[in-house]
Amino acid sequence: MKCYINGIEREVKPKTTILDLAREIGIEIPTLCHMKLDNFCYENKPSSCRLCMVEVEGRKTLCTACSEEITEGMVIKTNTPRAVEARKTNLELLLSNHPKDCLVCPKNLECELQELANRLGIRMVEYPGERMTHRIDKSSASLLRTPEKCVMCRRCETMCNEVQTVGTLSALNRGFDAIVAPAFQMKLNESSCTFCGQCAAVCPTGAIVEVDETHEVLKAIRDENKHVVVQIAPAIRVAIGELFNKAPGSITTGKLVTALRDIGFDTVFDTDFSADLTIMEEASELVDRVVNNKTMPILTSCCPAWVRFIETNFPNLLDIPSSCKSPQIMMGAMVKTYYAKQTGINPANIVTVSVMPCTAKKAEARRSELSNDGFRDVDYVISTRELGQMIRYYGIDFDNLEESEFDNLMGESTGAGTIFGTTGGVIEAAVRTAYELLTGKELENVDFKELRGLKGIRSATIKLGNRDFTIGIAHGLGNARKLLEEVEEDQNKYDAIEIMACPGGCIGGAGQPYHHGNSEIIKRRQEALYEIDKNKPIRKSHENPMIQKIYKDFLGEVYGAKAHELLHTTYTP
Ligand code: HC0
Ligand code: SF4
Repeated sequence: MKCYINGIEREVKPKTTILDLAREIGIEIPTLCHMKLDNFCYENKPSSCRLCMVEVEGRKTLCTACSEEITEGMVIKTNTPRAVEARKTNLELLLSNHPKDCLVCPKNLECELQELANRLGIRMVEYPGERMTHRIDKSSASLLRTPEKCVMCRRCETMCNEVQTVGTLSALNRGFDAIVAPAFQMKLNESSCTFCGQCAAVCPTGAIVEVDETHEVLKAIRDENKHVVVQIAPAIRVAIGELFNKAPGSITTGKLVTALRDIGFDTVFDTDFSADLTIMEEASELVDRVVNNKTMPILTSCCPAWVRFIETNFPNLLDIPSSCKSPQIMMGAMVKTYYAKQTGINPANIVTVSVMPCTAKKAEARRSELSNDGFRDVDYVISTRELGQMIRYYGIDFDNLEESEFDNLMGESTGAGTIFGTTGGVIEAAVRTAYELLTGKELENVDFKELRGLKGIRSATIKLGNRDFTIGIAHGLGNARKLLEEVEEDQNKYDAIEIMACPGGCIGGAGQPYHHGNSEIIKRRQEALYEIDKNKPIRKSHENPMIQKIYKDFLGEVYGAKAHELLHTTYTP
């Protein structure tokens, strides 16, 4: 059908909204509540912010571009003085009920409300009056809720309920007191929240953000009695560049290592190494379950939001996740035992820090069972964004850093460890090792392309020797729920399942640079991880010489007693 927008004639398909068309042809219309997650086919358009007002010829009232579908011959004007004034008034009303602590807000300079206020030229907020007040929720180790900063865009609610199907957040109260919060304003750590943080990833303001641990980390670095060991997750190296004006998917591993040393960390290890270690244990567990007819399917257990989701929602299935601790926790455990022994440093003086793309990893580190001899495996977790902040704090010129290598002992990794950071990667890495363990033959082609991609739920049957092995993969907890419901119906349908809570896996984690639902960014980060894998001289975890050495010198038998003591865990309904 034909329409006219700012004098331009266009043909559009039925159901196209004014906002869809404007974005397609590059006409800017501000909005705060609208959110399109193209990778999940979800759209949030409650039309609550009323910032996308436009004029349609022949109508007395303005309409909201995000919800108004175009009709035949419609004449739209997006920038009339009346429309622009209405947007400004609506924004001023929003700001009149919003704290003005932008300078110290965790979202400072990344806040969409702040950016719009600047774009619409607001220099003074009229309509002074009462401001809503709500208690700040500091209960969780992962996420900080400041409800006064909620603008009722309801993006988080859509994320939590529709996409993740976790059902923690919903709109409470009416009118002036309306906020999005857990039912009965329950504290997050008492609710069903999985701490995946996808609510924070889409919140336009500072109403939900990750808990900042940079100050504790800096304090430990300054403490001369502390030996601070940092590890970096696979997904960081392909995303942190975005904070320093590099294109999504830029690979910055060597610069990252240098930056961490410049900040003052004593030792820099690679979570890719402990991902290889995870595969040693997980592939052996898989083989044990297959050979000895134990519980199938096996589920990957490295995503803590996913672990909390199954504990809360499917307590009847808790015998199927692998008992392996996640790579971040395995690394922490090895640092406080193996590394402490090798270096002669008292583990009481070692502080382990992880840089993770994830908010749930902060809560994972505090799970009481993830410790040994009274020492927490991991002490502090900072996100990709928090590390970016620390790099800026020290005035480090990230782009011009020299590249350097990880420290010895636990710094060498294979391509299999690297692809953990993307959906499908953990199970592909496991298959590369399980194939050789089960068949005793060398795997020549390590690329299992049938396990790759960004489709929300995928499955593939691959041959492990003369056995057909059916693998299920899901990313996003809504997709995980669907896959688990299939398992509840037929436990023989899959042999192995990989689940990651975030869109795309950890590359789309809530601690990563904001990607605003743009799947192109996720795709670039994913391609970069496969690129690193392709260029690694060793691509199977069990061929990592440092891993072989660690079993020989310290852990003993793979999947043996000491490995169980340090590298495995249990789950609680
Ligand atoms: Fe991930 Fe991990 S891959 S969960 O996604 O398994 O956070 O990147 O570090 O632990 O390795 C996150 C990313 C990790 C862990 C690894 C796994
Ligand atoms: Fe964290 Fe990765 Fe799980 Fe997301 S997918 S919650 S980033 S571990």
